[in-house]
Amino acid sequence: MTLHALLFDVDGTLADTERDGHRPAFNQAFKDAGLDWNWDVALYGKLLAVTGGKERMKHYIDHFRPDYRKPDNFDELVAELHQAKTRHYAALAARSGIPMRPGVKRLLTEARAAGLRLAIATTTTPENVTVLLEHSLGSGTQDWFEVIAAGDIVPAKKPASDIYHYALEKMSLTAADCLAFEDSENGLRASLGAGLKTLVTVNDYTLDHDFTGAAVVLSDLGDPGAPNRRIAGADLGQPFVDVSYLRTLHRG
Ligand code: XBP
Ligand code: MG
Repeated sequence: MTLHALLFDVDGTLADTERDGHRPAFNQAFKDAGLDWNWDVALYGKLLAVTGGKERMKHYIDHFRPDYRKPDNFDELVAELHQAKTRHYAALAARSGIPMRPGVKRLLTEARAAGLRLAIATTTTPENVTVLLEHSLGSGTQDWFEVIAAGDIVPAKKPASDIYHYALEKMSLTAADCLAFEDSENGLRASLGAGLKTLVTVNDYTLDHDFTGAAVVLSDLGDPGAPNRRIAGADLGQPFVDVSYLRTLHRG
């Protein structure tokens, strides 16, 4: 079986966007609207159990704010808050340039040079992906990705596999042609559900997640001279991920 394509999650995988990107953007939107909702770092970790910003806000109200009386137009309010949150996130990502995680730019560059096809499969809003790529990966880098499958393009977000099925269909590829990259249990459930062999790089919010079924779980992709740590799964005896590592992992 030949490896043809790499499918990447965004939040937590390409960059650590949640704690200092999405979270403050939500809080700013809540503040602007005069709401007393505020998500600290620990609470946000719990809320990450639900993917999708609109879904996360509803989950917060249902599970953490029994005191809050929903207005009749609650869905509209959530949609408006989410639009404001997206504007704040875009401004923040453009201003402060949330850094790509170790090894990400190197691996993407090598993969392109090796003729591997690239795609994105994420639950986040499309604008968030383009602004992150433009400011953190580099100008024009959205063109590196043949498909950017994101947000409400599918009705059910991760852990549902719909976004991966969508990306595979758009690329006319089967799961066996690809590897997926994820950072969270919800993401892994989504990729495994689509039949994709998956490499996991953890972050502070996902360290304790259940990654059963992942081909390998690593601290990060690593770089030559900046070795990563293998947490579980295949031991390929190489302290950073490159294209030959990926081809071996895919075959294994
Ligand atoms: C990402 C998410 C998203 C972002 C916020 O999960 O859960 O909800 O936190 O994005 P994954 P929006 O990395 O598994 O795709 O506010 O744009 O929905
Ligand atoms: Mg993720």
